[in-house]
Amino acid sequence: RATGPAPSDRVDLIVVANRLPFDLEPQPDGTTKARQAPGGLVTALEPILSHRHGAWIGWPGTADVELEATTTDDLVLHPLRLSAEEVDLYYEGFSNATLWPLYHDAVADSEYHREWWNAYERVNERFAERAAEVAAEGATVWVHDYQLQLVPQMLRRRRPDLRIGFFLHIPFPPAELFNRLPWRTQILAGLLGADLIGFQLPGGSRNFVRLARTLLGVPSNGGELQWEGRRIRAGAFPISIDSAAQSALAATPQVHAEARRLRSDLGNPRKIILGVDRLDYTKGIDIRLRAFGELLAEGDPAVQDTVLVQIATPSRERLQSYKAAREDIERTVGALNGDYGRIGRPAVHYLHQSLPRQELAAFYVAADVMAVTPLRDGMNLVAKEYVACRVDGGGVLLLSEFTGAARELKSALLVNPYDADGVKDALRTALTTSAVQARRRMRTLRRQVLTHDVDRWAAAFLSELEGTRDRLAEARDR
Ligand code: GDG
Repeated sequence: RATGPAPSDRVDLIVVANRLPFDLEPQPDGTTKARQAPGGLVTALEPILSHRHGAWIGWPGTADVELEATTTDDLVLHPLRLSAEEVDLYYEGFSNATLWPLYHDAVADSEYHREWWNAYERVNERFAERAAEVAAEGATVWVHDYQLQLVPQMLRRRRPDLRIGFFLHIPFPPAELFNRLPWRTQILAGLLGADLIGFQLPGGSRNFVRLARTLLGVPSNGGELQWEGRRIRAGAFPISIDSAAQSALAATPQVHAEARRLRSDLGNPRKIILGVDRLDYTKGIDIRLRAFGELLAEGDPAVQDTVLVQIATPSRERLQSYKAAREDIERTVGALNGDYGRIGRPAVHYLHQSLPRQELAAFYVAADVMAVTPLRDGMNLVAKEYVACRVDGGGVLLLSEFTGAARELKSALLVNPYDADGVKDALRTALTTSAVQARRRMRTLRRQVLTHDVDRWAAAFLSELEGTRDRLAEARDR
C-alpha cells in the first residue's frame, strides 16, 4: 500500500479494533466467505458508523490473508493482514499471555518476552499507519482495547489533527500489578496519545491516572491530565448491550417454544442453573461447578432435581493456560456426572460450543438461576443479557463482585468468588429464594439494564470525545 485512499475517500469516523466485525472463512475453492460476527460492539457502532459513512479497521481473523477494503451498509471495512507469526507473537503472546492475565488481577501467570513486545509494537504501528491513511482532516478515531494500547500515540505522531479516543474493555490494573510490565512507560505513553481514555469502571480510570502521575510525572486533576501540551480526559464509560433488541428477541414465540423444549429435553428438572462464558480461566466456571458439586455431595435439598447447564464457548485454544483450564473444567464435569448423574440424567450438561444467538436467548429464558462467577471481568455482558431476557420478571442472577457489572447490578445476589462457602450459600439462596423476592430483585435489575444500553454508552463516549474537540477549539481561539 504505497498510496493510500484518495483524500475524497477518507472518512470522518473510524473504529480501530483488533478484529473486524466479521469472520472470514476460507472456502475449499480457494475463495473466502465473510460471515457477520454480531457482537454488542458492532451492533452499537454500526448505525453510528453507517450514518456518518465511517470505517472500521481490523484483522479479519485468519492469518496471512490480504483483502481489499469493502463497503457494507455505508460502512467501509479495512482488513489488516497479520502473518501467522504476528498472530502468535502480538495476539496470542503479548495480548493474551502477557496483558490479559496481568490486567485480570494476575489470576494466571503472565509471560514477558521481548520478541512478543517487539511484535506488539510493530503490529500497533501498522494499525496506526492504516488509520492515518483512512482518516479525513480532523476526523474522529476510536481505538479499542488492550491489543492496541500504543495506537493512540503512534497515530497522533502521524496525524496531530485527529480526535483520538481509546476504550479499554478489560480492567486496568493497580500499580502493584501494572508496574511488573517491563514496557509500562511505553504503554502509558501510548494511551496518552488519546484525547479521551475510557475505562469500564472509575477504579480503572483512577489506576491509570495515578500511574501516569507516578511513572511519567503527568500532572492531573481528577480525570484531567496534561501531557505534551495537550489536555487529556480519563473516565469511566460502563459498556452495555442492545437491551431492547435482546428483550424483544426473548419475547418472541420461537424463543419461548425453544425454552420449553430445552426444559423438556433436560428432563423437566425442578431448577436449571446456567453458565455462559468464553472458556477462560478468568470466568470462574470451575468455581460454580465446585459449589454445585458440594451441595450435591451434601445432599442439600436446594439442589434436588436440579441441573447445571454450562455453555463454554471455545476460546484461545492454542494457549497452554486455556488448555489447562479446559482440562480442569472437563475433569470436574466428568466427576460430577460420575458421582451424581443417572443414565439419561446427567447433573451437569456441558457444551464446548458456540450457539446461535436465538438458542442462547432460549437458555436465558429457561434458566432459573444464572451463575456469573468470574474472578475478574471488565464488565460481563452475559449478566446484562440474562436480565434483558427475563421479560417475565423471573429468574435469579448470581453475580461475582469482581465483575464490572456488579457495580450497576446491585440487586443481584453478589458473591466473592474466592469464598467457596459464600458461593455455595449464595447458590443455595438463589435456588430457594421466593418468587416474590426474585421478582423484586429482577424488577430493579431490569430497570437498570433497559435504561442503560449500548447506544447510550457509545453516545456518551463519542459526545465526550467531541467535547474535547470543542474545548480544544476554544483553547485555540482564545
Ligand atoms: C470482554 C470483556 C466485557 C458467549 N457464548 C456465546 C455467545 N457469547 C457472547 C455473549 C456475550 C459475549 O459473548 C461475551 O461477553 P462478556 O462481556 O461476557 O465477556 P468477554 O468475551 O470476556 O468480553 C468483558 C466485554 O469485553 C465488552 O466490553 O464485558 O468484561 O472481558 O455477548 O452473549 N454468543 C453466541 N453464542 C455463544 O455460544 N451467539
